[in-house]
Amino acid sequence: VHHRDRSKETPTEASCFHYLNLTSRSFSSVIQELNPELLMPVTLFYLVLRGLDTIEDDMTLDIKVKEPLLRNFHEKIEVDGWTFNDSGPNEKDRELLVHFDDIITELHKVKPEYFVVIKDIARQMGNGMADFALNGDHDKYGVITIKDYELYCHYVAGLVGDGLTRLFVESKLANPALLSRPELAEAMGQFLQNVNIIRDIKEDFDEGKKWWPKEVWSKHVDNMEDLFKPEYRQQALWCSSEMVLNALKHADDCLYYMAGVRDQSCFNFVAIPQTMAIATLDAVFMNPAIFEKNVKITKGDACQLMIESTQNLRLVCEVFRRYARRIHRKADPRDPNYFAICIQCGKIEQFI
Ligand code: PS7
Ligand code: MN
Ligand code: MN
Ligand code: MN
Ligand code: MN
Ligand code: MN
Repeated sequence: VHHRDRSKETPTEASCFHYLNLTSRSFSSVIQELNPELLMPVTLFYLVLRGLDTIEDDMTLDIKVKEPLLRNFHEKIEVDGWTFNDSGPNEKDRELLVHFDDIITELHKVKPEYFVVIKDIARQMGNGMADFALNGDHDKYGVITIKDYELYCHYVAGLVGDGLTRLFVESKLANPALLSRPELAEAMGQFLQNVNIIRDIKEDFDEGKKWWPKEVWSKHVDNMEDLFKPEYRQQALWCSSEMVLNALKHADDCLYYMAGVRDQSCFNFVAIPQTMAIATLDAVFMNPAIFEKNVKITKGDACQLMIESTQNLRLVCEVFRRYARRIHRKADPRDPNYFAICIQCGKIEQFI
C-alpha cells in the first residue's frame, strides 16, 4: 500500500519519486509506504543526502570542485533552478544531480520545521564528508584510528539517524524521549554504516576508498592491500571479525531505539534496514568471499525479513536473536576476538 497518489502528483513530485526509485534499491519501497505526513519530507531528505553522496563518491571530481560543493550543498538547496552537470561516471546517480532543480522545487513546499532539519543535516554531513575527502593521506592510509572511523560513520549515517528522529518527533510519530537519548539514533546509523563498510570492502578499496581503520587492519597485516591476497586470508578473516565485533556493539541500542517508534509505517521504515543489516553481518562474518566480491543475503531471506520487520518489536528482537546465534556459532576460538564476539552475541541473545 503505497501512500503515493499518482493522479494528484505534480510533475516535479513524480520526478522526485523517479529519482528515488532510480537511486535506491533498499530504501525506495519502505519510504513510499511512509505515513503521508512524512512521505515527501523523507523522500526529499533521502534525495538531498543521495546527492551529497554522489558528489562524495565521485573520484573523478577535482578536490577543488568537490570540497566547496560538499561544504555548501545546504546552500544550493535554497537556490531555485540549481543543478550540477559535471559529475562523473555513476550514470544513475548523476541523473539525480542533473535534475536537482526538481528536488529543490519540492523542498521549497515542505513545512519549514522539516526543511530546517534537512538543511541542518545536509550542512553537517557535507562538511564532514569534505573533511574526510580532504585528508591528504587518504590515498595512502585511509582512515587511521577507530575514533576517526566512528566520526566518519557519524557524518554519513549517525546524522541521518538524528535528522530522521527529529522528523519523527516533530510529526508526533515517535516518542519525544528519543531526543534525550541521542546515542540511540547514532547507534541506528552506525550499525547500518558499519555493515555497509564491511560488506563493500573490496569495491571501496578498488575505488581508492579505505574506510577500514588502520588501527584495526594493522594488527593483522602490514599493508591494507594484503587483505585481498590469498596468502593472508586467515589474517584478513580475523581482521573482518574485529570489524563485525565493532558493528555488533551497536545492536542493543538499535533495539532500544525501535521501542520508541510509535507509528507502524515509521517502525517498518526503521526496522527493515536494521534486520537486513544484521542478516548481512551474518553473511559477511567468517566469509572470505568479501575480499573478492560483494556478498549479499538471498532474495528468500530478504522476503522473510520484510515480513518479520513489519509487525512488532518482539519479532524484530527475535530476528536479532536468530542472527546473533548464527554469528555466535560461527565464532572460532582461534580468533583473537573470539571472547568479545561471544559476549556481544550473548547480550543480543538475552535482550529482554
Ligand atoms: C532510522 C534512526 C534519509 C532514509 C537510514 C543517502 C545507507 C549513502 O550506498 O558507502 O555503498 O554507495 O557511499 C537511523 C536515508 C542511515 C545517506 C548511509 C538510520 C539517507 C543511512 C547518505 C539512519 C541515506 C545509512 C554512504 C550517505 O555510504 O554508500 C534511523 C534516508 C540511516 C543516504 C546510509 C550511506 C552513506 C550514505 P553506498 P556509501
Ligand atoms: Mn555511496
Ligand atoms: Mn559515500
Ligand atoms: Mn537526463
Ligand atoms: Mn529537471
Ligand atoms: Mn558503501
